[in-house]
Amino acid sequence: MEVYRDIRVLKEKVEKGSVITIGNFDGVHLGHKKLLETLRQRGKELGLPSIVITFDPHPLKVIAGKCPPVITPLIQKLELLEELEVDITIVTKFDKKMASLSAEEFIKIYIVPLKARHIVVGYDYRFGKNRKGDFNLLKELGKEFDFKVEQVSPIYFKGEVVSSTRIRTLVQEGKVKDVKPLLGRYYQVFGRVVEGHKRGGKLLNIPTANLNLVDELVPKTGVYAVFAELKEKKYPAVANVGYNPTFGNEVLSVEVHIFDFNRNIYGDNLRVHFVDRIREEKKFSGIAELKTQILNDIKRAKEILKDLRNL
Ligand code: RBF
Ligand code: MG
Repeated sequence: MEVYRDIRVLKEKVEKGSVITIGNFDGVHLGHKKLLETLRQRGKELGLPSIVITFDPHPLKVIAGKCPPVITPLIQKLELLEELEVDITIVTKFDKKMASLSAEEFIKIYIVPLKARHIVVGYDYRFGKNRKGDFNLLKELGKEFDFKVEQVSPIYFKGEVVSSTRIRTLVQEGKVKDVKPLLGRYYQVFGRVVEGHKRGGKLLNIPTANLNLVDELVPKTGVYAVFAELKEKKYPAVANVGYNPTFGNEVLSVEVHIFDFNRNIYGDNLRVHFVDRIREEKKFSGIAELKTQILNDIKRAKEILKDLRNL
């Protein structure tokens, strides 16, 4: 997959036309996957490159000043789009100027120069100033600029639409197990291993890797069975998301204890795949009590993870 920040460099690649979708695709969940699979198919049928136009930062950050925590940071979103065999992704800077474009202007500036022949959009797609642009307007513009428009219906799971909002809520409630069927993978966060309080090794004899996260969306505080991924290898592990109330810390930390592992991984990048939540984080009356509990957590996590070979 090729990634561009600017549509102007794309001239030769779209000489014969292109198939396009536009959206945030936060989470790249099953609904998005269905849409992107449709895009890939149409590209193949028409012999044209498939193009995803996405935005950075999130449009709501610019329009409303804030937006919900992102499920998939840009770097992960690009990885997932690549896995889905998108040919080209254009990461468009979303700024005030962009936000002020009418739906028609947006199409004229971004879609027409890419010689779109087919546009695929989600069931609830809106675009342009005040969200005036929708499927019907796209179809009208398609007559003028010679592209077809296709709308992809949502995916349902247990009677409800699979959406980024639903996924965010579940993660924030700690229901990571319920998120997997919506994402088609475990919810994951990514970060660099940094120095923590250095209590884990010395005080408890349970070394943990402290993460400096890239992600904004962190599961509810608590203890989780996870897979820790380091240089493309996955290790069963247990994670604590929280404030370590036993020690009265004030900042949220994400710590991972990898089983039977004693390498120094400071500075390495670690990806955490959340499998299931084990319990709430608690304030213990002493180190011995905390340690007994953590040893139990480790046992429980090992049980949860032992039959899960494939992610
Ligand atoms: N700290 C707490 O104050 N309360 C907890 O319930 C708690 N649970 C933990 C569970 C696991 C599996 C791990 C690895 C750590 C936990 N911690 C908890 C964090 C512990 O205080 C921390 O690892 C040390 O302070 C070292 O930073
Ligand atoms: Mg994430």
